[in-house]
Amino acid sequence: MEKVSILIVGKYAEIECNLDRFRDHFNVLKLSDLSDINKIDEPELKKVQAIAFKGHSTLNSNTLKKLPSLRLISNFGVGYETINVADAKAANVLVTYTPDVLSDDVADLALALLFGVSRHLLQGDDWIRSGSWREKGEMPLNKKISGSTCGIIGLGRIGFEIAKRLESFKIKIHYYSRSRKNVSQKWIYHKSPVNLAKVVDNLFVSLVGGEGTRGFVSSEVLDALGPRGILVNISRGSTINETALLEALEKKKIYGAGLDVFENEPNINARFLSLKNVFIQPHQGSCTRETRKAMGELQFQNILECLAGRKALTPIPEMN
Ligand code: 8YV
Repeated sequence: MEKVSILIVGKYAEIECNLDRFRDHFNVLKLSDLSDINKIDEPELKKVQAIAFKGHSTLNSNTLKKLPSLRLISNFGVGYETINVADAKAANVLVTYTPDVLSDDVADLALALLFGVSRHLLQGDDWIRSGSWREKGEMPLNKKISGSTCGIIGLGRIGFEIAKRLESFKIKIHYYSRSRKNVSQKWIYHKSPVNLAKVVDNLFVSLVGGEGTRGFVSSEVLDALGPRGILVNISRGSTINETALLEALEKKKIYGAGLDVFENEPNINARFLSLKNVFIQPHQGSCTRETRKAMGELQFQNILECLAGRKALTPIPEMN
C-alpha cells in the first residue's frame, strides 16, 4: 500500500526530527524553507496530508491551496502566530502545537536574562579577561534581585513557571493578564500593564505573539517601569514597541533589558549591539537538547495520531 505523504518544513537538528521514524510511517517530502514549495512537483504536493512545520514563516491560504489533501499542520513550538488559523479552519486543516514541554526551559532562560542584566554578567566575564580584576580590583557594583517585586505580563504556562521560580528568590509577584487567574492569593492582579509596571522593580513579558499583542509594552509601560527597572522578554519581539524600547535603553529611562526575542529576527536592529545595558540571546528559549527532543516527539505523535484518524494530542485552543 502506498504510504501517506507528509511535508517536513524547516531546519531541524537531528535530535528534533527523527527522519528514519518518519520514513517508516510516511512518504516524506522535505523543505528547509516554505518559500521553496514550488520546487516540489504539483502531483507530489497534491498528495501531502500533513505538514511538520518549524520556523516563523507565514503559512496561509497561498500555501494551503497548493495542498488540497492537507489535514494537519503540526507546529514545532508553542507560538503559532505565523500560521493563519482562519485559513486553516476554512480549508478543514487541524493545527497542533507543542505546549508544556518547553515551559521550564523558557522560564529558566527568563531568569538567566534577569540576572545577566542585574549582575552585569557579561561585564564581569570581561572584567577578568581584560585584566581589569588584577589592575583595578572589584568590578563596579550592580543590582540586587532577591526580595524585590516582579511583574509578569501574560500569566500563561510560561509566565506561571517564571512566577514560581521567582518566588524562590523571595520575590513578590504581581501580574497582568486579560482576566484574574486562579493562582496563589499572594500574587497580585493588575488590570492595566501601566499600573503593573508602576509598582514593580522588574518586568517579564510572556504574552502570546500575533497582531492582538503587537506593541503591547508601550512607551507608557516603559516610563512606568522607570530607571531602576529591568525588562525581560522571552515571548515575541512584536509584543514590545521596539522603537520605544531602544529609546528607553539609550536614554536610560529603564535600567536595562534581557531579550531573547526581537522584531525582524535574525536581522535585529543594530542599535541593540552598541548598548551596554542589554543582555541579548538569539531566540534560544527552548534550545536545549532535551526539550527540542520532546518537542519533536510531540510534533511526531500529533501527526501519527491525526493521520490514523485518532484525536491529536495537542490541538491549538482555537480548534477545540
Ligand atoms: C522555537 C518558540 O524556537 O515555541 C515557540 O514558540 O518560539 C521556540 O520554542 C521555535 O518555535 C522553533 O522554530
